[in-house]
Amino acid sequence: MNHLRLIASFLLALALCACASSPSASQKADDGHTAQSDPVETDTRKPETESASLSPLHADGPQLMDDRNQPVVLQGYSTFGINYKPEYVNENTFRFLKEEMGSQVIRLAMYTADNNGYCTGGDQEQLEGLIDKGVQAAVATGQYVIIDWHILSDGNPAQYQDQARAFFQKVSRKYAGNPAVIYEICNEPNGSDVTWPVVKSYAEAVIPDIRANDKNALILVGTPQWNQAETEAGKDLLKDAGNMMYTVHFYAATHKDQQRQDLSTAYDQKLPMFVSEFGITEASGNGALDEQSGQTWIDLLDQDKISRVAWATSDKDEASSIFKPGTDPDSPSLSDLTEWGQWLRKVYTGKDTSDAKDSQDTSGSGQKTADEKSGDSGLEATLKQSNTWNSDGMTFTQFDLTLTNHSDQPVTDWSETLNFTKDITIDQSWNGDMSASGSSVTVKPGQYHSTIQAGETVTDIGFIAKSDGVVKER
Ligand code: IDC
Repeated sequence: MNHLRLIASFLLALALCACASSPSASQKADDGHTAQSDPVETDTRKPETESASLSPLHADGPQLMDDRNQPVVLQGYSTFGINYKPEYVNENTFRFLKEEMGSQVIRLAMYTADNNGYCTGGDQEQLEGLIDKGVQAAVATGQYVIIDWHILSDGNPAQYQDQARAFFQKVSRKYAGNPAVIYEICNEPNGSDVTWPVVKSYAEAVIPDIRANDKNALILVGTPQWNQAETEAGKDLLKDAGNMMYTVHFYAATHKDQQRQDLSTAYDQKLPMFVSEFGITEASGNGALDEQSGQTWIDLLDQDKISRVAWATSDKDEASSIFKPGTDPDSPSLSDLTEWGQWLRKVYTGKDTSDAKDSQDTSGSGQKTADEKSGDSGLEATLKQSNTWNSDGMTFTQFDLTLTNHSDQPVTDWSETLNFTKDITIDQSWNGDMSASGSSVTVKPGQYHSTIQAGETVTDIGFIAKSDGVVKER
Protein backbone atom coordinates (compact mmCIF):
# COMPACT_ATOMS: atom_id res chain seq x y z
CA MET A 1 0.00 0.00 0.00
CA ASN A 2 1.30 3.38 -0.96
CA HIS A 3 1.76 5.52 2.12
CA LEU A 4 1.27 8.79 0.33
CA ARG A 5 -2.07 7.53 -0.81
CA LEU A 6 -3.06 6.58 2.69
CA ILE A 7 -1.98 9.94 4.02
CA ALA A 8 -3.84 11.76 1.24
CA SER A 9 -7.03 9.81 1.98
CA PHE A 10 -6.62 10.49 5.66
CA LEU A 11 -6.17 14.22 5.09
CA LEU A 12 -9.20 14.29 2.83
CA ALA A 13 -11.28 12.48 5.43
CA LEU A 14 -10.04 14.89 8.10
CA ALA A 15 -10.88 17.92 6.00
CA LEU A 16 -14.35 16.62 5.25
CA CYS A 17 -14.83 15.74 8.88
CA ALA A 18 -14.04 19.34 9.79
CA CYS A 19 -16.54 20.45 7.14
CA ALA A 20 -19.39 18.57 8.65
CA SER A 21 -18.79 19.45 12.26
CA SER A 22 -20.61 22.79 12.54
CA PRO A 23 -23.00 24.70 10.33
CA SER A 24 -20.68 27.66 9.85
CA ALA A 25 -17.74 25.38 9.24
CA SER A 26 -19.98 23.56 6.89
CA GLN A 27 -20.55 26.60 4.72
CA LYS A 28 -16.86 27.41 4.72
CA ALA A 29 -16.14 23.81 4.12
CA ASP A 30 -17.90 23.91 0.81
CA ASP A 31 -14.87 25.62 -0.59
CA GLY A 32 -12.57 23.05 0.87
CA HIS A 33 -14.91 20.37 -0.26
CA THR A 34 -15.16 21.71 -3.79
CA ALA A 35 -11.44 22.14 -3.94
CA GLN A 36 -10.85 18.54 -3.08
CA SER A 37 -13.70 16.88 -4.82
CA ASP A 38 -14.13 15.42 -8.26
CA PRO A 39 -10.76 14.23 -9.52
CA VAL A 40 -12.18 14.31 -13.00
CA GLU A 41 -13.93 17.62 -13.25
CA THR A 42 -12.86 20.32 -10.86
CA ASP A 43 -9.58 21.75 -12.04
CA THR A 44 -10.34 25.22 -13.30
CA ARG A 45 -7.01 26.39 -14.61
CA LYS A 46 -8.43 27.32 -17.99
CA PRO A 47 -12.15 27.82 -17.55
CA GLU A 48 -12.73 28.64 -21.20
CA THR A 49 -12.69 24.99 -22.29
CA GLU A 50 -14.21 21.85 -20.87
CA SER A 51 -10.84 20.12 -20.98
CA ALA A 52 -9.55 22.67 -18.53
CA SER A 53 -11.93 21.18 -16.02
CA LEU A 54 -10.17 17.82 -16.34
CA SER A 55 -7.42 17.35 -13.84
CA PRO A 56 -3.99 16.51 -15.28
CA LEU A 57 -3.27 12.84 -14.55
CA HIS A 58 -0.10 11.21 -13.37
CA ALA A 59 1.04 7.78 -12.33
CA ASP A 60 2.34 7.43 -8.80
CA GLY A 61 3.69 3.93 -8.29
CA PRO A 62 0.98 1.65 -9.68
CA GLN A 63 -1.78 4.22 -9.18
CA LEU A 64 -3.23 6.82 -11.53
CA MET A 65 -3.73 10.10 -9.64
CA ASP A 66 -5.19 13.52 -10.23
CA ASP A 67 -3.29 16.73 -9.54
CA ARG A 68 -4.34 16.65 -5.90
CA ASN A 69 -2.87 13.18 -5.51
CA GLN A 70 -6.24 11.51 -5.22
CA PRO A 71 -6.55 8.12 -6.90
CA VAL A 72 -8.40 8.18 -10.21
CA VAL A 73 -10.00 5.16 -11.87
CA LEU A 74 -11.21 6.01 -15.36
CA GLN A 75 -13.78 3.98 -17.25
CA GLY A 76 -14.67 4.47 -20.85
CA TYR A 77 -15.02 3.24 -24.40
CA SER A 78 -12.79 2.69 -27.38
CA THR A 79 -13.94 3.65 -30.82
CA PHE A 80 -13.80 0.91 -33.41
CA GLY A 81 -11.02 1.48 -35.96
CA ILE A 82 -11.67 5.09 -36.99
CA ASN A 83 -10.88 4.11 -40.59
CA TYR A 84 -13.64 1.45 -40.49
CA LYS A 85 -16.30 3.37 -38.60
CA PRO A 86 -15.54 7.09 -38.84
CA GLU A 87 -19.20 7.96 -38.28
CA TYR A 88 -19.02 7.09 -34.58
CA VAL A 89 -16.28 9.67 -34.02
CA ASN A 90 -18.98 12.11 -33.22
CA GLU A 91 -19.92 14.48 -30.42
CA ASN A 92 -23.46 13.10 -30.07
CA THR A 93 -22.16 9.57 -29.71
CA PHE A 94 -19.52 10.67 -27.19
CA ARG A 95 -22.13 12.62 -25.21
CA PHE A 96 -24.36 9.56 -25.12
CA LEU A 97 -21.42 7.51 -23.83
CA LYS A 98 -20.77 10.08 -21.13
CA GLU A 99 -24.34 10.73 -20.04
CA GLU A 100 -25.88 7.30 -20.38
CA MET A 101 -22.99 4.86 -20.35
CA GLY A 102 -20.78 6.12 -17.52
CA SER A 103 -17.89 7.12 -19.76
CA GLN A 104 -15.05 9.37 -18.65
CA VAL A 105 -12.52 8.54 -21.36
CA ILE A 106 -12.73 7.88 -25.10
CA ARG A 107 -10.03 5.97 -26.93
CA LEU A 108 -9.51 6.84 -30.60
CA ALA A 109 -8.26 3.62 -32.21
CA MET A 110 -6.38 4.42 -35.41
CA TYR A 111 -5.23 1.24 -37.15
CA THR A 112 -1.76 1.55 -38.62
CA ALA A 113 -1.83 -1.47 -40.96
CA ASP A 114 -5.25 -3.14 -41.01
CA ASN A 115 -7.74 -2.23 -43.71
CA ASN A 116 -6.20 0.90 -45.22
CA GLY A 117 -4.54 1.88 -42.00
CA TYR A 118 -2.44 5.00 -41.54
CA CYS A 119 0.74 3.32 -42.83
CA THR A 120 -0.79 1.07 -45.48
CA GLY A 121 -2.53 3.37 -47.88
CA GLY A 122 -5.03 5.13 -45.62
CA ASP A 123 -5.69 8.81 -46.23
CA GLN A 124 -3.43 10.27 -43.54
CA GLU A 125 -4.89 13.73 -43.70
CA GLN A 126 -8.39 12.38 -43.30
CA LEU A 127 -7.34 10.15 -40.40
CA GLU A 128 -5.61 13.04 -38.65
CA GLY A 129 -8.78 15.08 -39.19
CA LEU A 130 -10.76 12.32 -37.49
CA ILE A 131 -8.33 12.26 -34.58
CA ASP A 132 -8.79 15.99 -34.20
CA LYS A 133 -12.56 15.70 -34.44
CA GLY A 134 -12.44 12.98 -31.78
CA VAL A 135 -10.24 15.01 -29.45
CA GLN A 136 -12.53 18.03 -29.80
CA ALA A 137 -15.65 15.92 -29.24
CA ALA A 138 -14.18 14.26 -26.15
CA VAL A 139 -13.11 17.62 -24.74
CA ALA A 140 -16.49 19.20 -25.55
CA THR A 141 -18.19 16.44 -23.58
CA GLY A 142 -15.75 16.66 -20.64
CA GLN A 143 -13.90 13.41 -21.24
CA TYR A 144 -10.29 12.34 -21.41
CA VAL A 145 -9.16 11.08 -24.81
CA ILE A 146 -6.56 8.49 -25.76
CA ILE A 147 -4.83 8.77 -29.13
CA ASP A 148 -4.15 5.11 -29.94
CA TRP A 149 -1.56 4.08 -32.57
CA HIS A 150 -3.41 0.82 -33.19
CA ILE A 151 -0.85 -1.69 -34.39
CA LEU A 152 -2.29 -5.19 -34.80
CA SER A 153 -1.38 -7.25 -37.89
CA ASP A 154 1.85 -5.23 -37.88
CA GLY A 155 2.86 -6.92 -34.63
CA ASN A 156 6.27 -5.28 -34.33
CA PRO A 157 5.90 -1.58 -33.54
CA ALA A 158 9.38 -1.00 -35.01
CA GLN A 159 7.96 -1.81 -38.43
CA TYR A 160 6.43 1.66 -38.76
CA GLN A 161 8.56 3.41 -36.17
CA ASP A 162 9.47 6.36 -38.41
CA GLN A 163 5.80 7.02 -39.18
CA ALA A 164 4.92 6.64 -35.51
CA ARG A 165 7.56 9.19 -34.54
CA ALA A 166 6.37 11.69 -37.15
CA PHE A 167 2.75 11.15 -36.08
CA PHE A 168 3.39 11.59 -32.36
CA GLN A 169 5.62 14.62 -32.97
CA LYS A 170 2.73 16.19 -34.82
CA VAL A 171 -0.10 15.38 -32.40
CA SER A 172 1.89 16.12 -29.25
CA ARG A 173 2.80 19.53 -30.67
CA LYS A 174 -0.84 20.15 -31.44
CA TYR A 175 -2.22 19.10 -28.04
CA ALA A 176 0.73 20.10 -25.84
CA GLY A 177 -0.44 21.00 -22.34
CA ASN A 178 -4.01 19.74 -22.87
CA PRO A 179 -4.71 17.69 -19.72
CA ALA A 180 -7.39 15.67 -21.55
CA VAL A 181 -5.02 14.06 -24.04
CA ILE A 182 -3.32 10.71 -23.39
CA TYR A 183 -0.96 9.06 -25.89
CA GLU A 184 -1.00 5.28 -26.48
CA ILE A 185 2.04 4.62 -28.60
CA CYS A 186 1.36 1.02 -29.67
CA ASN A 187 -1.85 -0.94 -29.28
CA GLU A 188 -0.84 -4.62 -29.09
CA PRO A 189 2.70 -5.73 -29.90
CA ASN A 190 2.64 -9.37 -30.96
CA GLY A 191 4.72 -12.06 -32.69
CA SER A 192 7.26 -14.52 -31.35
CA ASP A 193 10.20 -12.21 -32.02
CA VAL A 194 8.50 -9.17 -30.50
CA THR A 195 9.96 -9.40 -27.02
CA TRP A 196 9.87 -6.73 -24.33
CA PRO A 197 13.32 -5.38 -25.28
CA VAL A 198 11.99 -4.85 -28.82
CA VAL A 199 8.95 -2.93 -27.58
CA LYS A 200 11.07 -1.07 -25.07
CA SER A 201 13.47 0.23 -27.66
CA TYR A 202 10.52 1.42 -29.79
CA ALA A 203 9.17 3.24 -26.73
CA GLU A 204 12.59 4.75 -26.09
CA ALA A 205 12.51 6.19 -29.62
CA VAL A 206 8.94 7.56 -29.56
CA ILE A 207 8.56 8.86 -26.00
CA PRO A 208 11.27 11.56 -26.27
CA ASP A 209 9.44 12.94 -29.32
CA ILE A 210 6.34 13.44 -27.20
CA ARG A 211 8.34 14.74 -24.23
CA ALA A 212 9.96 17.38 -26.44
CA ASN A 213 6.49 18.94 -26.74
CA ASP A 214 4.80 17.84 -23.55
CA LYS A 215 6.74 16.96 -20.43
CA ASN A 216 3.74 15.86 -18.43
CA ALA A 217 1.26 14.07 -20.69
CA LEU A 218 0.33 10.54 -19.69
CA ILE A 219 1.81 8.02 -22.14
CA LEU A 220 0.65 4.40 -22.43
CA VAL A 221 2.96 1.66 -23.69
CA GLY A 222 1.97 -1.83 -24.82
CA THR A 223 3.67 -5.05 -23.80
CA PRO A 224 4.35 -8.20 -25.88
CA GLN A 225 1.77 -10.92 -26.68
CA TRP A 226 -1.14 -8.57 -27.27
CA ASN A 227 -0.47 -6.75 -23.97
CA GLN A 228 -0.27 -9.80 -21.81
CA ALA A 229 3.40 -9.80 -20.93
CA GLU A 230 3.13 -7.04 -18.38
CA THR A 231 5.27 -8.99 -15.90
CA GLU A 232 8.17 -8.75 -18.39
CA ALA A 233 7.85 -4.97 -18.36
CA GLY A 234 7.51 -5.11 -14.58
CA LYS A 235 11.00 -6.63 -14.38
CA ASP A 236 12.58 -4.07 -16.66
CA LEU A 237 10.84 -0.69 -16.51
CA LEU A 238 11.48 2.11 -18.95
CA LYS A 239 13.78 4.71 -17.43
CA ASP A 240 13.43 8.48 -17.60
CA ALA A 241 10.19 8.20 -19.55
CA GLY A 242 8.27 10.46 -17.19
CA ASN A 243 4.56 10.06 -16.65
CA MET A 244 3.62 6.70 -18.11
CA MET A 245 1.72 3.47 -17.63
CA TYR A 246 1.81 0.05 -19.27
CA THR A 247 -1.27 -1.36 -20.97
CA VAL A 248 -2.90 -4.71 -20.27
CA HIS A 249 -5.71 -6.07 -22.49
CA PHE A 250 -8.09 -8.94 -21.86
CA TYR A 251 -11.06 -10.63 -23.49
CA ALA A 252 -12.75 -12.39 -20.61
CA ALA A 253 -14.06 -15.46 -22.48
CA THR A 254 -10.49 -16.30 -23.53
CA HIS A 255 -8.33 -14.77 -20.80
CA LYS A 256 -9.03 -15.99 -17.32
CA ASP A 257 -7.20 -17.05 -14.15
CA GLN A 258 -3.72 -17.15 -15.67
CA GLN A 259 -3.99 -13.63 -17.05
CA ARG A 260 -5.59 -12.35 -13.86
CA GLN A 261 -2.72 -13.88 -11.93
CA ASP A 262 -0.26 -12.09 -14.21
CA LEU A 263 -1.98 -8.80 -13.54
CA SER A 264 -1.73 -9.40 -9.79
CA THR A 265 1.95 -10.30 -10.11
CA ALA A 266 2.58 -7.08 -12.05
CA TYR A 267 0.60 -5.13 -9.45
CA ASP A 268 2.88 -6.57 -6.78
CA GLN A 269 5.81 -5.45 -8.93
CA LYS A 270 4.24 -1.96 -8.61
CA LEU A 271 3.84 -1.72 -12.37
CA PRO A 272 1.56 1.20 -13.29
CA MET A 273 -1.13 -0.44 -15.43
CA PHE A 274 -3.98 0.83 -17.58
CA VAL A 275 -6.47 -1.48 -19.32
CA SER A 276 -6.87 0.48 -22.53
CA GLU A 277 -8.97 -2.25 -24.17
CA PHE A 278 -11.07 -5.13 -22.90
CA GLY A 279 -14.03 -7.25 -23.86
CA ILE A 280 -15.91 -10.19 -22.43
CA THR A 281 -16.14 -12.04 -25.74
CA GLU A 282 -13.40 -14.29 -27.06
CA ALA A 283 -10.20 -12.58 -28.19
CA SER A 284 -11.56 -12.63 -31.75
CA GLY A 285 -14.07 -9.98 -30.68
CA ASN A 286 -16.85 -12.48 -31.30
CA GLY A 287 -18.47 -15.53 -29.66
CA ALA A 288 -20.50 -15.76 -26.48
CA LEU A 289 -20.15 -13.18 -23.71
CA ASP A 290 -18.58 -14.57 -20.55
CA GLU A 291 -20.22 -12.30 -18.00
CA GLN A 292 -18.92 -14.21 -15.02
CA SER A 293 -15.27 -14.01 -16.04
CA GLY A 294 -15.90 -10.38 -17.04
CA GLN A 295 -17.22 -9.55 -13.58
CA THR A 296 -14.25 -11.28 -11.94
CA TRP A 297 -11.96 -9.07 -14.02
CA ILE A 298 -13.87 -5.92 -13.12
CA ASP A 299 -13.71 -6.82 -9.41
CA LEU A 300 -9.94 -7.24 -9.73
CA LEU A 301 -9.58 -3.90 -11.53
CA ASP A 302 -11.74 -2.23 -8.87
CA GLN A 303 -9.63 -3.74 -6.14
CA ASP A 304 -6.38 -2.52 -7.70
CA LYS A 305 -7.93 0.78 -8.88
CA ILE A 306 -7.01 0.18 -12.51
CA SER A 307 -8.65 2.22 -15.28
CA ARG A 308 -10.49 0.39 -18.05
CA VAL A 309 -11.67 1.07 -21.60
CA ALA A 310 -14.13 -1.21 -23.42
CA TRP A 311 -14.02 -2.36 -27.04
CA ALA A 312 -15.90 -1.08 -29.13
CA THR A 313 -18.16 1.83 -30.08
CA SER A 314 -19.46 0.22 -33.23
CA ASP A 315 -22.55 -1.26 -34.83
CA LYS A 316 -20.65 -4.02 -36.66
CA ASP A 317 -22.51 -7.29 -36.40
CA GLU A 318 -20.21 -8.88 -33.84
CA ALA A 319 -20.50 -9.56 -30.12
CA SER A 320 -17.97 -6.91 -29.07
CA SER A 321 -19.98 -4.03 -30.58
CA ILE A 322 -21.93 -1.96 -28.09
CA PHE A 323 -24.51 -0.88 -30.70
CA LYS A 324 -26.90 -2.92 -32.81
CA PRO A 325 -26.41 -2.75 -36.59
CA GLY A 326 -27.81 0.43 -38.08
CA THR A 327 -27.55 2.59 -34.94
CA ASP A 328 -27.67 6.27 -35.84
CA PRO A 329 -24.39 7.87 -34.65
CA ASP A 330 -26.18 11.21 -34.33
CA SER A 331 -28.79 9.97 -31.90
CA PRO A 332 -27.89 6.68 -30.23
CA SER A 333 -30.31 5.59 -27.51
CA LEU A 334 -30.50 2.90 -24.86
CA SER A 335 -32.65 0.74 -27.12
CA ASP A 336 -29.71 0.54 -29.55
CA LEU A 337 -27.52 -1.27 -27.03
CA THR A 338 -26.45 -4.84 -27.67
CA GLU A 339 -26.18 -7.32 -24.82
CA TRP A 340 -22.57 -6.18 -24.38
CA GLY A 341 -23.55 -2.50 -24.36
CA GLN A 342 -26.18 -3.24 -21.70
CA TRP A 343 -23.67 -5.17 -19.62
CA LEU A 344 -21.21 -2.28 -19.72
CA ARG A 345 -23.86 0.24 -18.78
CA LYS A 346 -24.79 -1.88 -15.78
CA VAL A 347 -21.17 -2.30 -14.69
CA TYR A 348 -20.20 1.34 -15.28
CA THR A 349 -23.33 3.04 -13.90
CA GLY A 350 -25.10 0.39 -11.80
CA LYS A 351 -28.19 0.91 -13.95
CA ASP A 352 -30.22 -1.77 -15.66
CA THR A 353 -31.21 -0.94 -19.16
CA SER A 354 -34.74 -1.90 -18.21
CA ASP A 355 -34.96 1.81 -17.39
CA ALA A 356 -34.53 2.39 -21.13
CA LYS A 357 -38.26 3.10 -21.28
CA ASP A 358 -37.75 6.22 -19.18
CA SER A 359 -35.26 7.73 -21.53
CA GLN A 360 -36.20 6.22 -24.85
CA ASP A 361 -36.21 9.70 -26.30
CA THR A 362 -32.79 10.54 -24.91
CA SER A 363 -30.57 11.28 -27.82
CA GLY A 364 -27.71 12.19 -25.60
CA SER A 365 -27.84 15.83 -26.52
CA GLY A 366 -28.36 17.72 -23.33
CA GLN A 367 -31.89 16.47 -22.78
CA LYS A 368 -33.08 15.07 -19.51
CA THR A 369 -31.29 11.83 -18.79
CA ALA A 370 -32.27 8.81 -16.77
CA ASP A 371 -29.79 9.97 -14.10
CA GLU A 372 -31.96 12.91 -13.31
CA LYS A 373 -34.95 12.29 -11.13
CA SER A 374 -37.60 14.92 -11.29
CA GLY A 375 -40.51 14.55 -8.90
CA ASP A 376 -43.88 16.25 -8.94
CA SER A 377 -42.39 19.15 -7.02
CA GLY A 378 -40.35 20.15 -10.05
CA LEU A 379 -37.17 19.48 -8.09
CA GLU A 380 -34.54 17.65 -10.09
CA ALA A 381 -31.82 15.75 -8.27
CA THR A 382 -28.54 14.74 -9.90
CA LEU A 383 -25.99 12.75 -7.98
CA LYS A 384 -22.35 12.70 -8.89
CA GLN A 385 -19.68 10.41 -7.52
CA SER A 386 -16.65 12.60 -7.01
CA ASN A 387 -14.15 10.53 -5.12
CA THR A 388 -13.52 7.09 -3.72
CA TRP A 389 -10.87 5.55 -1.49
CA ASN A 390 -10.32 2.56 0.75
CA SER A 391 -9.47 2.62 4.40
CA ASP A 392 -9.49 -0.13 7.04
CA GLY A 393 -10.90 -2.59 4.55
CA MET A 394 -13.92 -0.40 3.78
CA THR A 395 -14.70 1.69 0.71
CA PHE A 396 -15.53 5.37 1.14
CA THR A 397 -17.29 7.16 -1.70
CA GLN A 398 -18.02 10.85 -1.85
CA PHE A 399 -21.28 11.84 -3.54
CA ASP A 400 -22.30 15.39 -4.44
CA LEU A 401 -25.93 16.21 -4.95
CA THR A 402 -27.25 18.95 -7.22
CA LEU A 403 -30.84 20.06 -6.80
CA THR A 404 -32.58 22.29 -9.31
CA ASN A 405 -36.05 23.69 -8.91
CA HIS A 406 -37.47 23.74 -12.43
CA SER A 407 -40.89 24.94 -11.35
CA ASP A 408 -42.03 28.53 -11.01
CA GLN A 409 -42.81 28.08 -7.30
CA PRO A 410 -40.48 27.77 -4.30
CA VAL A 411 -40.18 24.17 -3.06
CA THR A 412 -40.13 23.63 0.71
CA ASP A 413 -39.65 20.60 2.94
CA TRP A 414 -38.48 18.47 0.08
CA SER A 415 -37.20 14.91 0.34
CA GLU A 416 -35.14 12.92 -2.19
CA THR A 417 -34.52 9.19 -2.05
CA LEU A 418 -31.39 7.85 -3.73
CA ASN A 419 -30.80 4.16 -4.38
CA PHE A 420 -27.43 2.44 -4.50
CA THR A 421 -25.99 -0.86 -5.64
CA LYS A 422 -24.91 -1.84 -2.11
CA ASP A 423 -25.86 -1.28 1.51
CA ILE A 424 -24.22 1.84 2.81
CA THR A 425 -23.87 3.89 5.95
CA ILE A 426 -23.29 7.63 6.02
CA ASP A 427 -19.80 8.43 7.20
CA GLN A 428 -19.95 12.23 6.78
CA SER A 429 -22.49 14.63 5.33
CA TRP A 430 -22.88 18.33 4.75
CA ASN A 431 -25.71 20.82 4.21
CA GLY A 432 -28.50 18.24 4.31
CA ASP A 433 -30.11 15.74 6.61
CA MET A 434 -29.27 12.22 5.41
CA SER A 435 -30.58 8.91 6.63
CA ALA A 436 -29.46 5.60 5.19
CA SER A 437 -31.50 2.44 5.24
CA GLY A 438 -30.05 -0.60 3.50
CA SER A 439 -29.06 0.56 0.03
CA SER A 440 -31.18 3.76 0.06
CA VAL A 441 -30.44 7.22 1.35
CA THR A 442 -33.11 9.82 2.01
CA VAL A 443 -31.96 13.42 1.88
CA LYS A 444 -33.99 16.19 3.52
CA PRO A 445 -33.13 19.82 4.14
CA GLY A 446 -30.77 20.46 7.01
CA GLN A 447 -30.21 23.88 8.50
CA TYR A 448 -29.85 25.24 4.96
CA HIS A 449 -31.93 24.89 1.84
CA SER A 450 -35.28 24.10 3.45
CA THR A 451 -36.67 26.31 0.69
CA ILE A 452 -35.32 26.14 -2.85
CA GLN A 453 -36.50 29.10 -4.88
CA ALA A 454 -38.00 28.84 -8.37
CA GLY A 455 -35.16 28.36 -10.84
CA GLU A 456 -32.57 27.95 -8.06
CA THR A 457 -29.81 25.32 -8.22
CA VAL A 458 -28.18 24.06 -5.03
CA THR A 459 -24.83 22.36 -5.39
CA ASP A 460 -23.30 22.13 -1.93
CA ILE A 461 -25.06 19.11 -0.48
CA GLY A 462 -23.09 15.91 -0.21
CA PHE A 463 -22.09 12.91 1.80
CA ILE A 464 -19.55 10.16 2.13
CA ALA A 465 -20.92 6.66 1.92
CA LYS A 466 -19.15 3.80 3.65
CA SER A 467 -19.60 0.34 2.16
CA ASP A 468 -17.84 -3.01 1.93
CA GLY A 469 -16.95 -2.50 -1.74
CA VAL A 470 -17.48 -0.30 -4.76
CA VAL A 471 -20.87 1.38 -4.66
CA LYS A 472 -22.71 3.23 -7.40
CA GLU A 473 -26.05 4.91 -7.74
CA ARG A 474 -28.66 2.50 -9.03
C1 IDC B 1 -11.09 -6.52 -34.15
C2 IDC B 1 -12.49 -6.13 -34.57
C3 IDC B 1 -12.85 -6.92 -35.82
C4 IDC B 1 -11.80 -6.70 -36.87
C5 IDC B 1 -10.42 -7.07 -36.32
C6 IDC B 1 -9.29 -6.83 -37.30
O1 IDC B 1 -13.40 -6.38 -33.53
O2 IDC B 1 -14.14 -6.55 -36.29
O3 IDC B 1 -12.08 -7.51 -38.00
O4 IDC B 1 -10.18 -6.29 -35.16
O5 IDC B 1 -9.14 -5.50 -37.62
C7 IDC B 1 -7.89 -6.71 -30.24
C8 IDC B 1 -7.57 -5.56 -31.11
C9 IDC B 1 -8.79 -5.08 -31.84
C10 IDC B 1 -9.66 -6.23 -32.29
C11 IDC B 1 -10.20 -6.90 -31.02
C12 IDC B 1 -11.17 -8.06 -31.27
O6 IDC B 1 -6.93 -4.52 -30.40
O7 IDC B 1 -8.34 -4.33 -32.95
O8 IDC B 1 -10.73 -5.74 -33.04
N1 IDC B 1 -9.06 -7.37 -30.24
O9 IDC B 1 -10.52 -9.06 -32.01
N2 IDC B 1 -7.09 -7.29 -29.37
C13 IDC B 1 -7.72 -8.35 -28.82
C14 IDC B 1 -8.98 -8.41 -29.36
